Amino acid sequence: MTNHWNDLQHTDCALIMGANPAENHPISFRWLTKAKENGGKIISVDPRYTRTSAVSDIYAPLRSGTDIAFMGGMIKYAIDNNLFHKDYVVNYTNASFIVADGFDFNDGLFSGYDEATRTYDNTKWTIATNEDGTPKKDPSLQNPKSVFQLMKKHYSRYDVDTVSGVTGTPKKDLLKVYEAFCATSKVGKAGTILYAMGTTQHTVGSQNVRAFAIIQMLLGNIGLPGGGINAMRGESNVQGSTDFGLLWDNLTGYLGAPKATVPEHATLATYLAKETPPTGFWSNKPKFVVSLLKAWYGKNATKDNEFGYHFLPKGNKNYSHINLFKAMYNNELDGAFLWGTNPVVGGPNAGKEKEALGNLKWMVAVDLWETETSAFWRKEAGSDPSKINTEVFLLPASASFEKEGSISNSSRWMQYRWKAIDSRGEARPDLDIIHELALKLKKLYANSPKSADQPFLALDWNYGNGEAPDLDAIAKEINGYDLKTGKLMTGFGALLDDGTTSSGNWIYSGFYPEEGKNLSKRRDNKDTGNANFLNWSFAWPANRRILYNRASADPSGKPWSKEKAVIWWDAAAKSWVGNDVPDFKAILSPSEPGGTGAFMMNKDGVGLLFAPTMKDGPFPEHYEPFESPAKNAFSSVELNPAVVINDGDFNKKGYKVDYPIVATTYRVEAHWQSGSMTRNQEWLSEIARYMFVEISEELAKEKGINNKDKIIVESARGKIKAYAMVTKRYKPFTVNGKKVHQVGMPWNFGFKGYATGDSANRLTPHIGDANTMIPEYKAFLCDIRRAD
Ligand SMILES: Nc1nc2c(c(=O)[nH]1)N[C@H]1C(S)=C(S)[C@@H](COP(=O)(O)OP(=O)(O)OC[C@H]3O[C@@H](n4cnc5c(=O)[nH]c(N)nc54)[C@H](O)[C@@H]3O)O[C@H]1N2
Ligand SMILES: Nc1nc2c(c(=O)[nH]1)N[C@H]1C(S)=C(S)[C@@H](COP(=O)(O)OP(=O)(O)OC[C@H]3O[C@@H](n4cnc5c(=O)[nH]c(N)nc54)[C@H](O)[C@@H]3O)O[C@H]1N2
Ligand SMILES: [Mo]
Repeated sequence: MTNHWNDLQHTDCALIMGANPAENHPISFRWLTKAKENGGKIISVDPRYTRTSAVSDIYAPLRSGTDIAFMGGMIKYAIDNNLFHKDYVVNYTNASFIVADGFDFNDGLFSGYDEATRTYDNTKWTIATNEDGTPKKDPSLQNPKSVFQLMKKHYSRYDVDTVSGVTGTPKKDLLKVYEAFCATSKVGKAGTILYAMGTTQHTVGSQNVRAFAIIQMLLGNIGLPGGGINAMRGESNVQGSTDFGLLWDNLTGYLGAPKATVPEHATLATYLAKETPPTGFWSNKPKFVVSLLKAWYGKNATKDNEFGYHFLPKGNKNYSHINLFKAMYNNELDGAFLWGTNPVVGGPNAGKEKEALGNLKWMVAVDLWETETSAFWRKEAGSDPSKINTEVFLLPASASFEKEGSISNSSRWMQYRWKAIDSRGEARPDLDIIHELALKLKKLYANSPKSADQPFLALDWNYGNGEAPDLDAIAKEINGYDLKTGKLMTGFGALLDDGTTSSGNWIYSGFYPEEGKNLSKRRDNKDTGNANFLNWSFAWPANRRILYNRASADPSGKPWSKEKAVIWWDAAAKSWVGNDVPDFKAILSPSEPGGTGAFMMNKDGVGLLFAPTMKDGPFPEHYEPFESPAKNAFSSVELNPAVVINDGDFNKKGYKVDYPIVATTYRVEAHWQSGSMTRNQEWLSEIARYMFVEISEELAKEKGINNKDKIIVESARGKIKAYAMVTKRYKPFTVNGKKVHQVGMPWNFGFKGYATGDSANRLTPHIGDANTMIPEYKAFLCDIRRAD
């Protein structure tokens, strides 16, 4: 989130698109209800009429997988009707920048495309520069090669008729949404966009979010209370886990992992030279990388050995979830730890993922319970145990309330939690398990001469020798030290790249500024202004609550409006003041060079309407999902040209002749995820007892299906049985003049527990987004029929 949960109360309009927070993030509605009481509007854009839609002022249905068309239409509407915040756009975004020769867009393809590798050469998408390296600009925004004019041209194709034909959204609903949301371009108003998995789980997932970014920058909504782009994170600590390097291509703190395939990554010096931009906040990257290496390898990280850079694995493969399972399926892995995950229910194309597990020699599952995954080899899972040689170990883990530690929520707040009760039986906290494993392996490999074992031996595992690691030592290592004085770091601003400082995660540096003062334990609920609660927990980075808050003030440092003031320049005091930590080099006055750089993480201090950093183009463009019932109305390119395609047995593709119905998957409020934690609870199982599929009354009639009938849902990858729930929540779409049906189903079911049922993921495809590889769980093709 750029903003935070409590801040939602300040919004004048919340566009909820690709999310159903009334069921999946219910606390959000505590604040959205307040916003409504203050006159704010709520919009819900979803293929299905959800409980969120039911409490919204405007509901617009759209066919799954068409959000870019929907948002592209909004970008055009804002520009055509002059509903954008021009001063904000000129000063705080790259709208005025001139794009260099080489950029082009033609029939669905940007310049620089290589069909053989399905990749783009993004050096074709650059900004023209003056001799001193600064970007060429036209603040009048009239130059046809300016970002603004190129963007205007790109989205001129997204007229309401074409958009309505693609999305299936009635024109009047499109216009209602555009009008209500673009009204927040007015100074003094702020709109927020709330999104989750309906947005990201697509082959164009990242570009869906980019489309949100473009509209929010045009409307001048970023950096303001009640504004921003707010990703509602899923599992309670998923924010924390991505912050800490869970993503396959990131080191801790969003530092890109070195790759064997990039020649410059061969040494630390050349890696840093290649990956560090000359200007903008990321020019500090070497300080963060070297401090991270010092935290991990301690005394074993020296100037002479490039601070242990060579201990880092340099992969040459894409190790995302889909590709790991592909490797397993192709017999390329011996063993796996499945730590708190249940892919036999939650993984894409789960039937194949279950088969893949059978190719492992061993598997360790660390979980609260036996799940469909650790029991994948059983007959009840549909397997033949006599043919499976995988040795499965199940290590019982303690639940969240049986252990101590912090979690980071969507607001980026790191909140400490204390243990409530002791674990039962042999269950132990995950950290204890990791700690014991590390100590034992260190002993086992102690005298190993193998170079492959050296990184592990070099790790500075200084958390004590007891059964449990010293949590406080870990917390302090994350915060970091001044290694010359032994004192804790007070923030990332003081980190250095010469090996004299350490920090296990630069974005959290400063949460533990002195001995005994862990700020994530703070629970002072006094409002410090604007509901920012600066003394409650710690928000990364630097305890800042609203990111990009420099943009809440005009270039001279005066708030655009009194109602939406966050920080401002106090000329008499010669400093920035307000009710949040400035997201800015707070030593700069507005008139100094760089004094208006509201997006300081970026090279030129501006927000990117044109983003050459993406793998699939600098502007979001609509493509159809991997499986689609329609031809792309915008170009002759059907699928996002930059996605990696898996085919053959691992990912069979279905076509509309056999599978004419669009399907999507989602959650029900009574179950949590793959259901391991809820389908064995009597009460929750009673609320949502059986696997079901929601179908419209019109489709039910066409297929002769009645409510509660048993039906079969089939895709190119598998088939499942479920109960039909005939509902008004779905209506057929009119797509390019033809009727298209959509159905939807929960993915929370499996064969264990009380509430059992077939897993929706037997149907979903093994294909991911071009930038992140998140699977396309939200749009695929199927057919349905009565089971008898
Ligand atoms: N009760 C409960 N709460 C949960 C969870 C749970 O399992 N149970 N899981 C947690 C986790 S990990 C996560 S990630 C979040 C997920 O939170 P959400 O993203 O809200 O969850 P979903 O229900 O998967 O999907 C949201 C909506 O996206 C819609 N949708 C489908 N396709 C499209 C599309 O193409 N465009 C648009 N605009 N909408 C589409 C679906 O109809 C659905 O209503 O929830 C968290 N909260
Ligand atoms: N079709 C479809 N599939 C989806 C999605 C979708 O929208 N549609 N959503 C996707 C999303 S957003 C997500 S996040 C994934 C989730 O996929 P998974 O993470 O595989 O699913 P969970 O059910 O959350 O699995 C968590 C497991 O951790 C265990 N557990 C709970 N607490 C602890 C603990 O403290 N320690 C340990 N070791 N284990 C613990 C639980 O018992 C459970 O078995 O599913 C994805 N799958
Ligand atoms: Mo999630």
